[in-house]
Amino acid sequence: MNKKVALVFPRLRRESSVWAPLPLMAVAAPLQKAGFAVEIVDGRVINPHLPDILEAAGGALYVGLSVMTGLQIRDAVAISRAVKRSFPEVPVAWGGYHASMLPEQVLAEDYVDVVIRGQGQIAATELARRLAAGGSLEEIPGLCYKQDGQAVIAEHPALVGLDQFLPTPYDIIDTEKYMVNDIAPRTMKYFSSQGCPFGCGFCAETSMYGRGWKGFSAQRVVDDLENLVRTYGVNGIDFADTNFFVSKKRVRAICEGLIERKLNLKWAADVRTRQFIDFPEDLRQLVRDAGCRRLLLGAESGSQEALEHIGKQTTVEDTLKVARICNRLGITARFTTMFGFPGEPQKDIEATLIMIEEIKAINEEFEVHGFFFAPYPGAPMYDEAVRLGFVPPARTGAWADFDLTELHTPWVDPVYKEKVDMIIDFYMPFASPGPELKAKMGAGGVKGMAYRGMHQLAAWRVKKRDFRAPLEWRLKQWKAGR
Ligand code: B12
Ligand code: SF4
Repeated sequence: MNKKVALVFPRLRRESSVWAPLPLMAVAAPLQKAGFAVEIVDGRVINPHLPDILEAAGGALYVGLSVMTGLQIRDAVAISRAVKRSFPEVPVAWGGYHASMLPEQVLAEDYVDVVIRGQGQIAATELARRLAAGGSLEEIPGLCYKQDGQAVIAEHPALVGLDQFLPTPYDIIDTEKYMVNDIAPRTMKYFSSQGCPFGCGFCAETSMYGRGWKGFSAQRVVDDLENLVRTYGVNGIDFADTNFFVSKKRVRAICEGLIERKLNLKWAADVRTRQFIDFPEDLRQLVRDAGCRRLLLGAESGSQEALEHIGKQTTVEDTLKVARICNRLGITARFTTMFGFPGEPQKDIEATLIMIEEIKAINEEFEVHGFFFAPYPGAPMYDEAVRLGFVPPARTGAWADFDLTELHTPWVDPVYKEKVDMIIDFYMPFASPGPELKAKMGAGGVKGMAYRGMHQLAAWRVKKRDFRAPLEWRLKQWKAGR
């Protein structure tokens, strides 16, 4: 009996650091326990990657790909086509956010045979069992397939508690390839929960995990982290959880466990502004004492109207409040903002600019990143976007060009986009430089002088709100386009 499953992580954009392929590792654990051999091929760490993928696919029960909406789709399509060409008998299964949200569209392609929606741990193992036994694919929760040329679409499954799943198997990957110099020199990605109980209008999480949230127990998380420290010499953790801080009780127990076991880990995680504000002061201090050194916070906008529109359930004041809290605690705050929400007036750039200035006044090193609203399939605002003229790609491959750095919404004027790119991504960082830019400004010679000059000019432009004749910006664009 054939017992091998090949799991593939397609390439994203060019990345300087590559995080562990957690979705595939999570799926691999129960497959291995059920007696299947699992081969993970990560397209991001092998070049060229197709030969290895085809070698793994030969004789496999199926080839499973993890696919996010966006650029990753380009490679996922190429890989799936190549597998089907070489091994027409081997089923290709897509899992992850994209296929979970658009199973009909994905299954309409001749290079995909199966879609697994939601958490893949149970369905991926059951798929292997059925294929190995030559059984039907009926009634596997979340598993969609083709029968006589017709797509059979399963309901999106409910989120299942994580403690029934096995620990994420780090021994299945070459951990050294995924050790990133980030919050600490040997930082590893790890997930301790899935889902998020909130329902922000632009976020697909709501549909993927139905506003549910499930986490590993604190004991389990601390055990896992201890294993990463002792076995692989990890000294930093970047939590992949969309919302690590949902349970105060769990956060407290994890932090106490990290301290008790003297793991000396530095870590980073995502948190909602309001959540962290609502934590009692002693718990926030405990979070810091347990090694938290960076929080990623969705500030989204400096316009209260925009925040209401997207259902963020926070205020601009919350953002500033949390920046002050982080500053006091010695935790770096990294904020994300979004532009181009429906009906967002031009003045929202100004409101967000003021908010960024206020954040930078609290701590110049706090980073603020700017993105554009992109109606991801499954996001609550997707239908509104379609009503307002957004035309979703009709075929799977066309979703490859869809991401948060480009414009996809007809109500946003490209001139507005250029203004946001120029001010938020170029002048603001120069005006209030973070540690990296500061180091460049401190360098000797002509280069250091150029950076210092650019800082002064950008600071003046931002203060005066004078972005006329932006020659520096044009020069940067010209250099980038060369
Ligand atoms: C780490 C991460 C990244 C990493 C890459 C992933 C990696 N491991 O290297 C980086 C930093 C590169 C990245 C980039 C982006 N990301 Co990202 N990222 C994440 C994050 C924080 C964690 C992913 C993770 O490992 N989760 C833990 C695993 C265990 O859970 P999971 O991914 O849900 O996997 C389960 C299921 O999906 C399913 N499954 C997944 N794959 C497969 C495969 C098979 C075969 C099967 C059977 C099942 C299966 O089973 C898994 C186990 O339950 C998620 C948020 C989150 N918490 O999930 C966002 C998230 C996936 N990212 C998102 C986005 C939008 C992006 C960007 C587009 C953002 C941008 N700035 O433009 C980019 C670009 C991606 C691209 N297409 O080019 C969205 C995806 C939305 C969507 N519809 O696809 C998410 C959900 C964040 C959000 N809430 O909006 N990201
Ligand atoms: S943006 Fe963050 S808080 Fe909002 S629904 Fe998504 S994961 Fe949850």
